[in-house]
Amino acid sequence: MQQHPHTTGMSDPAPAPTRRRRTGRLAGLAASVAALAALGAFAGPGAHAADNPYERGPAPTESSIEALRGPYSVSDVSVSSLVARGFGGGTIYYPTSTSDGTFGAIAISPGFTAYESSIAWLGPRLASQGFVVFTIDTNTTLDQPDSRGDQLLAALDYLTERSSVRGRVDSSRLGVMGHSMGGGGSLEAAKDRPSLQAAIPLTPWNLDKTWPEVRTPTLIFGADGDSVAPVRTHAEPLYQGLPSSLDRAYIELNNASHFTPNTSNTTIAKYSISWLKRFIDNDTRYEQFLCPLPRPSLTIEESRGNCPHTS
Ligand code: 9J3
Ligand code: ZN
Repeated sequence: MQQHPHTTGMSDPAPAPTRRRRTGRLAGLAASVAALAALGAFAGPGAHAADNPYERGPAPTESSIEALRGPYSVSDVSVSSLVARGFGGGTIYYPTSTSDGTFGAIAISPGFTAYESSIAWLGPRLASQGFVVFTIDTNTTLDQPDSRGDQLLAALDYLTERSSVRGRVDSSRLGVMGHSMGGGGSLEAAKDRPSLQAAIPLTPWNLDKTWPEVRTPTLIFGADGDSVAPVRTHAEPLYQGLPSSLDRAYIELNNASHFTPNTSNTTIAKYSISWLKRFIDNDTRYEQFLCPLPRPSLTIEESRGNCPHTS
């Protein structure tokens, strides 16, 4: 649980992240970016080449994204349902240190009949990697996916506008996750608010399979043994319902059930961390874990997605 030693610009041994190949009219922009990076190199030894202002934490490894805790110590604050408007309250997990500036943030919804406790393990696990994470309760446990989507957005608004940690959050870099109807809700939230930078539905449930409006990079987890929201009628068609041009991925967990996302799970954690880092922080150091797609294994039944990513 030690605080990692990264301070902006000082003694950072991480190499510059690999940039995607640019072609055509983007070449001029790439040249400008390269020129700015070169200028940064002249700003002195204390100046980190500012190629990605959203990069947080040390360069990742397979073991760092699988670990139970990442480099940041985590604090939490609970939000009473009495002060919440448009959602049911919850718990905000956040990096304790203020020395790394602001962080991207996500809200996470539980599923039908479930409470915040059913997704609580994701709070400290993701926050310790450098995110502000708001695990919420819904207004009622029977709320449907469309309502859960609205509640995820209300929670993000509370987080960035009213919460005690609002000063630690970069309100332009937000995402959503959810389990089951909460996962279906995360698609609804992305549809309603295209500025969201990442969505991760976990064994999602939604009767609507058509999502041509979604512009938010989306990683869907299915579970091969899910008998509540079978992948053939939920996770897979939901993935297929996203635009084929979108940065999207589908990972089907092997030997897993509808409720696998309700307890600590390293496969969910490592690819969720990578997706959030890649698309909320624009951190291409994590592209190596997403592309090429993970191969089938003891924990992964199958995977689908576009590689390389386009945003
Ligand atoms: O949130 C969920 O677990 C959705 C699966 C479900 O119970 O649907 C029944 C209507
Ligand atoms: Zn639709």
